[in-house]
Amino acid sequence: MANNNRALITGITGQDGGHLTELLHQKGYDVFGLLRGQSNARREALEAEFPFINLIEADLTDQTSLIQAVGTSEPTEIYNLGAISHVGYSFRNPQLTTDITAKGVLNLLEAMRITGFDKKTRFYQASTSEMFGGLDYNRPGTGYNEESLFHPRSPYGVAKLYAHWIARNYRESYGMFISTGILFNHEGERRGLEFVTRKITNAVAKIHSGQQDYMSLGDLWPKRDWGYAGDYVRGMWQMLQHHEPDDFVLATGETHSIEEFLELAFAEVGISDWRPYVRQDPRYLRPAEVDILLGDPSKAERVLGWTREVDFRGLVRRMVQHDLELVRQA
Ligand code: NDP
Ligand code: GDR
Repeated sequence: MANNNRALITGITGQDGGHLTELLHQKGYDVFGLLRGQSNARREALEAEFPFINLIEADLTDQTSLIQAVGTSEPTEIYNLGAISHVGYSFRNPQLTTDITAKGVLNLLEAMRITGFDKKTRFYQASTSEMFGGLDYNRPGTGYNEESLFHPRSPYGVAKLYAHWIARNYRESYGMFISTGILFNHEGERRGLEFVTRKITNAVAKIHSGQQDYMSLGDLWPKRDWGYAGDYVRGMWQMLQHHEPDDFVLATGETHSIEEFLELAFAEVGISDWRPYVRQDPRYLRPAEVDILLGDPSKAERVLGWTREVDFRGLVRRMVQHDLELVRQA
């Protein structure tokens, strides 16, 4: 199905970048992706999986490279997924996080204005539930929605809040088509090993095969609203097809603790008493924690017709089975 749609994706080497590339290619888009660094270790894997991809060397902190990237790709849609996205890492590297996750968005929006693509191109900003902070006082029982108060609890969350507001400001000030997706945690086979869900499913597969004896984690009580990344990138695309730009929460409306995730993941390999396999390591504790996240996706469901295909149990099963298969193939 050929059409004239051209998408520029920042963060194409990340989890969502992979899912989105697949989706947009199926829909007939020409897909362009930003690749940073003089020798990005993920280039080969990306080109092997997506032979059709057009990679452009650029960095969200380098304005000139962004101007060139927009000019070269002539995108009809830009998906800004690039960021320092690990909350723990952002505490250790707060300035780098601010430069990339916050100011990078401004650099890209300005690149659109300088090249004249502010008038022609729809823009998606990857906002996050981390902006809410998960504290009692601003937490509605039915879950955070587009109107909820923000109280970010990490340098990452603060940087994302700047990005969210500068995106909204450019929409209001210059009439640009900019939509923000306030996405709750979404996971899957492509999730980086540094995030807790994939760290767990990878470890469960290795413990099952005898390659590993235990895993080290931080706090187990925090709760997250965990969905499947494939469902969420479809929501991003739907936001940019809507007749007007807006802000949308994507979530499942359910919240589960890390302990519950562990329980289901170990159950997949027949282990019911998982505690002997999990140790606590203070290296994985954060200076401030986000206690509980629960989202209310009713606006996206109502306005965009967004739906989800994978539930919590299905997500855990899918990730463990995928990692068991990887271990088998190794
Ligand atoms: P990942 O951490 O998997 O990917 C992050 C991407 O950003 C990588 O491709 C990385 O490239 C790129 N990047 C980092 N620094 C730069 C830079 N200086 N210039 C250009 N690109 C850069 O994130 P996800 O795919 O999970 O998430 C996508 C986006 O959505 C992120 O912005 C994240 O903060 C946000 N988000 C994610 C949620 C989730 O649950 N996954 C929920 C809500 C929001 P490289 O390979 O070179 O490091
Ligand atoms: P999060 O995801 O911080 O919600 O951000 P992460 O998987 O890193 O942490 C979830 C919860 O698990 C706790 N935890 C651990 N986390 C990691 N990474 N490693 C551990 O060993 C560990 N042990 C316990 C954390 O403290 C936390 O409570 C993700 C990212 O994708 C963000 O970019 C995105 O914006 C949000 O989700 C929504």
